[in-house]
Amino acid sequence: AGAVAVLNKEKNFKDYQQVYNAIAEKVRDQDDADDGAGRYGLLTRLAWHSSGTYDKNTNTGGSYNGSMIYSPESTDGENAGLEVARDFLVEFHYLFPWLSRGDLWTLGGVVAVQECGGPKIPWRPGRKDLEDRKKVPENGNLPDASRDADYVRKVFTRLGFDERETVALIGAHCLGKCHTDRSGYDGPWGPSFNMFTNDFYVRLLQNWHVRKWDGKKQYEDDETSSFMMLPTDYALKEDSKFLKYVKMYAEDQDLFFKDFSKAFSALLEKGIEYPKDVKPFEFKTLDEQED
Ligand code: DDH
Repeated sequence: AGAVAVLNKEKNFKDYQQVYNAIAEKVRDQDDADDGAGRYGLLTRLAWHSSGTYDKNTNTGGSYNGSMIYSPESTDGENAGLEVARDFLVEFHYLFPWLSRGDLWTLGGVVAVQECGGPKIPWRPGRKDLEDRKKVPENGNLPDASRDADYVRKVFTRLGFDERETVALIGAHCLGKCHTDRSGYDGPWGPSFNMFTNDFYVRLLQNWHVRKWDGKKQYEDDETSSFMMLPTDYALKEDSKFLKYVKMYAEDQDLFFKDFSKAFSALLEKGIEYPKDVKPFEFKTLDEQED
């Protein structure tokens, strides 16, 4: 049986909007963190990695159990640095003790995307903290950035996504940056790394070369040598089926926002079964509430 969402009947939209606001205010306070990237990329990556362990073949993994604090998932090399994100959020476990880790981490991603100008991400609660140690996923499900297009296709097929959804999801690399002490890669994908835009695709279509340095193989842009692409990012440009969607999103930010919203929302719910008619919440941003 899959993981069935457990809905807290005492809590309603207002309660969850309150959690959203508390996280959003802390994110706003730390706007200068990480050399100006803020916390947008970091929290988006936590939501993604807590969900990205899902395997549709066995219907295991995903965000439901909030299992990333347990070994071996906690020490997966792909999760390096996410302890910073979990520490950022930990105070909200105490402020809102009725909220599970899986709900908190995925909601953190929704806050991050929406507060930096991204699309609304429909979100539902109901994840439950791990009760069975056997449900901690093995490592190896989160993608390795050194690989090619066929590998990327395989990972996202296992997650249950098609090519268009895959390209849409990777557009989240408009946010944040790589850290040499976390992944070994270095730098942001573009200059507007604290704003959610379609800039990742626009830049990917420009000219890139392999960076000359002692670190892992990554690309840098011909024009300024200030920005980066991972081998798996660059692979989207080398594969004609992926490239089609890269071009589509580079030309049409509204379409990217629409597709990203749907795919990211689905990603956060992989492996979770909802009782019928559970409508997702759509949270207001802090800005919208101040109007
Ligand atoms: Fe990613 N990502 N990602 N990524 N990712 C990194 C950072 C960020 C891969 C590798 C890396 C997605 C897909 C892939 C974000 C969101 C998303 C880093 C650098 C590596 C490496 C980490 C560090 O050093 O701090 C690979 C490989 C893939 C792939 O699909 C093949 C997806 C689908 C998302 C998403 O959110 C939907 C974000 C945001 C960051 C920036 C993190 C930060 O701290 O800033």
